[in-house]
Amino acid sequence: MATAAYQIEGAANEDGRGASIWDTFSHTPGKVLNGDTGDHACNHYHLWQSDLDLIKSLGVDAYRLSIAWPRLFPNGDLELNKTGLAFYEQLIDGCVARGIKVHVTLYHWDLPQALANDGGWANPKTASHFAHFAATVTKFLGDRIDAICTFNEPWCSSVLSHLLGIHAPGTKDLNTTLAVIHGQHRAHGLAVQAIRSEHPELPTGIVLNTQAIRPAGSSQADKDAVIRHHNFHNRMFLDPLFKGQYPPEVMEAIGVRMPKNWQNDMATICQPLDYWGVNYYTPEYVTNTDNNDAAYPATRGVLRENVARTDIGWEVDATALSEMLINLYNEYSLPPCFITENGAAYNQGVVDGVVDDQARIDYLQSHILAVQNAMSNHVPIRGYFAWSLMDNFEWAEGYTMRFGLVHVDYKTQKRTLKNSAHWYRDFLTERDMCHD
Ligand code: GCO
Repeated sequence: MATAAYQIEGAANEDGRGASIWDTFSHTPGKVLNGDTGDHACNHYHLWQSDLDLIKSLGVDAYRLSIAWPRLFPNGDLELNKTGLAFYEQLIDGCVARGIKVHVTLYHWDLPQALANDGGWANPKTASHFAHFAATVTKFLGDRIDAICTFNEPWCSSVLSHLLGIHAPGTKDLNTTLAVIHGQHRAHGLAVQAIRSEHPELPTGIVLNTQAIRPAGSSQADKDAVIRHHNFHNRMFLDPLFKGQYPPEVMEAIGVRMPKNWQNDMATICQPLDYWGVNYYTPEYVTNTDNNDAAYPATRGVLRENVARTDIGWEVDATALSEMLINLYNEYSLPPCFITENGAAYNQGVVDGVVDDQARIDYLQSHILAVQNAMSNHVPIRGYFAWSLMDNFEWAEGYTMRFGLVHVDYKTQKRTLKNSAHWYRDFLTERDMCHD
């Protein structure tokens, strides 16, 4: 099971937590559907004990959570808020006491606003502060957790948020985006070094949402679009992390727009990793943009007709997951991976105490099969986390999209197991019996 701090915790102004860019963004009219914010979310900050009991009751043996940087460092500087740290000490001890393994994410998009005011990820100072945050988490919590990752989906916290303007901080500028991509990669490298100097044995990685890209049609132009799309949206992340260089095709096209002296950081960025995480939801069909002046990669996604979609509009196709993993392991020498997120938005409510979300059961079942298929094709997958434990704040979609296996009534904070949660528990129980 997986969650992220801003999406579930609430208690945005409690115990010395500072503001993050998502507080600012969600409180800016027009940015999030219905003006929803994470101020209260699932109130997990106060309900964490019963939420952990819920995880345990489902038979889940590992929980992926994120630590809110602005709870530990409200101003984004080096001054630690011990009350914020104490929350995560309790939470993680609570997992350990219940026999649940803990996978920690350091950056699930909640950049302290104070750092954003000073240039955010485009300012190299942010990377050093991030490394300090990573070192602090490892020093105080590293002995109780099972794995740590630096970034969750750096594509989202760079391209989606600085080029497409959909996520915080919501800007649309290619130069800034390239500076942010690079700044985050450098922060990742510095954080891995910081984690290892505190705790060399702690499995350390990064989580990517690599896109499973397919051509919209059968033309050569669409096939070329797939290559350019892959170069920009996947390789700008995979190549520096795993090969220590940016894709030459991208540098040739827009390299002049990279931040100064980026070449000096490539060795820092390319740290050997113990694992990487893959978040997968849907395939991406692409073609050329209609605009001849569009900057590289000049591609756009195409929505196919007459295909199954979840309530957020994402096409359902589990075969793209195994295909993508097999292709990536052919293209790169990658460490073992975890499926760190996979799931579906279906918005059924509670009727007579029951949430009938058969579509989610079908989705999870087919994707778990795709994982098994990839494993039988030699992809080294070490674990699977369903997204998400419970319905939560779905970023720009606010509370309209429900990804949980557990239903949340936001007025009463009542949790109700959906049929998918019952199914998941039975699936895990049967699997455990097979293993014994
Ligand atoms: C992610 C997001 C999750 C989303 C989920 C559904 O890592 O992709 O962090 O927080 O809620 O992906 O969009």
